Amino acid sequence: MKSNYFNNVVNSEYSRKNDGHIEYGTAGFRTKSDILEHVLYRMGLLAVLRSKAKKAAIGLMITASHNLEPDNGIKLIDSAGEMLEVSWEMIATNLANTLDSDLISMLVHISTKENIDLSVPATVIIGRDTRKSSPILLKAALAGIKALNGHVIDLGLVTTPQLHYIVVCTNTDGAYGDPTLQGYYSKLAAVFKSIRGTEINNGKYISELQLDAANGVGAIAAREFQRYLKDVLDIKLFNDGSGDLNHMCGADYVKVQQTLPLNIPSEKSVRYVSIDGDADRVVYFYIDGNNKFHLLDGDRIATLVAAYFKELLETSGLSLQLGLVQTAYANGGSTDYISNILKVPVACVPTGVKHLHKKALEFDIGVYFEANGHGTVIFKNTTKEAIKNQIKNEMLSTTQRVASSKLRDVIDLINETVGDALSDMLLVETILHAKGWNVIEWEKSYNDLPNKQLKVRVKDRNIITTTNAERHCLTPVCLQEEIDKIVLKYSRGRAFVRPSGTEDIVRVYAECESSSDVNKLAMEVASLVY
Ligand code: 16G
Ligand code: ZN
Repeated sequence: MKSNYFNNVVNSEYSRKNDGHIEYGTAGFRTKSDILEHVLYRMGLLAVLRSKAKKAAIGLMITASHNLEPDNGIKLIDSAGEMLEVSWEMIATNLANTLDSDLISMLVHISTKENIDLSVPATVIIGRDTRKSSPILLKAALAGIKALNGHVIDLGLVTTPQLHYIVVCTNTDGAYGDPTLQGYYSKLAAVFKSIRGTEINNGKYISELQLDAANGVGAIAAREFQRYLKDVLDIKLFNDGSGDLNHMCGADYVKVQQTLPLNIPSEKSVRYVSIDGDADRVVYFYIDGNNKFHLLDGDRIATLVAAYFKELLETSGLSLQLGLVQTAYANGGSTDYISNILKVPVACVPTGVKHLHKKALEFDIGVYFEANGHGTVIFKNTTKEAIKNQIKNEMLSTTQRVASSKLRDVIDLINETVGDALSDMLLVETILHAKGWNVIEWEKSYNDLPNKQLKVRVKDRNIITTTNAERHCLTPVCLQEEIDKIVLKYSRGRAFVRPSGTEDIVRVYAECESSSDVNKLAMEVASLVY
């Protein structure tokens, strides 16, 4: 009897204390931390079922990323280190919202419908960020896992990408790397050092950066990298956990406000890096001689990385398909540059890592980045094989061999499971070093169009529905027509509106050629949604 198996799950400590509806959204459940305990408990239960269904370890991360301290959240990481399968998002939502009295029957329903063999052992690997509420929520998740006799590996404080990495290492018996934090640091540090060689600086590149860690869990990881890389890269750490999490700092703040984060000394032409509260997003920035702030966001990182891979592929003589995936938020300047100058195929998909990741899998080498700094590069297994075979090819010239070996090495620097702020940062540093570039040289590749993002509070954001990778509104009827009319008035104008998947708001994005007009364009479009 399946229901016997679930007899222990009713636990009054974790009863559903409010009847508001909660949804497993783009990045899992995310809301005020004080209403999440029962959700964590139930996700502990669900993680055990998912682990049994996949016959592999599952990850459970407690974080609300770039949100402020009072929020928290949870997301499940699937067995191959990727985001939870879409069909299980709905299962998670249903389980989180079910009445306490229906909990057992819901669990029976899930395990029957998904054909889960309950005798299979389950392992859940847990990580959490530095929020004050995380230990309480951890306790709830642990109670859920234990109620179904799941085995727990508690990693303690880790960045989201570290957890993804450890899940994939665990499930591939170490083929992707050693499934420990030490394994993570030593793999990335070793390859970073070996690619860099003995020339620490090169041309205009100086091996020194200032890192804003958003006062989050990334600061802990950054300290480890400071230690591992002390001879080759000087990382000066700010917002190192001693201040308020994500408060006027971190990648999201810097990207949206386009300004320096709190506590960073304003020095001219220095390479600054900001990561977010769980270290899966990264942006670069600098201040020029006129005190002007310059942002090098996910689009810039994507183009830098794609151009680097294109060059290596051409030099190595390998014929592999490179592609880049963006979202509607990608600056038009970057899309023009990728398509017309780099001539790399570019695809646009809806917001959210799962969409980008899935599309990038279609290429032999898929680079994906959201403008907000979340992204990575993924390689097909056949690509890795082709690179290895190319190195063995005795007919190669030395230049071809060097480029092929660089390709092989750089793959090891990348966390393919998900966007990883620190691994991305090491990749950017490697490319800038190879090119002998400072941030100014990097920025010269193309010009961003001036752009503006606004948040609009509405009664029901879900009346807005979109299509064509969120670039066009389907409903309310006529809204798109009105947007088009406004956009037409602006040279190189583009704008779209979409309901947020993480906040109860509608987001407006606008870009156009003139920086003095862009605010007006954004306001005009926003006024259509009020
Ligand atoms: C989440 C997504 C991020 C996306 C953002 C959009 C993941 C891991 N994270 O943070 O990719 O850019 O949501 O938020 O998928 P929005 O829907 O509120 O604009
Ligand atoms: Zn994040």
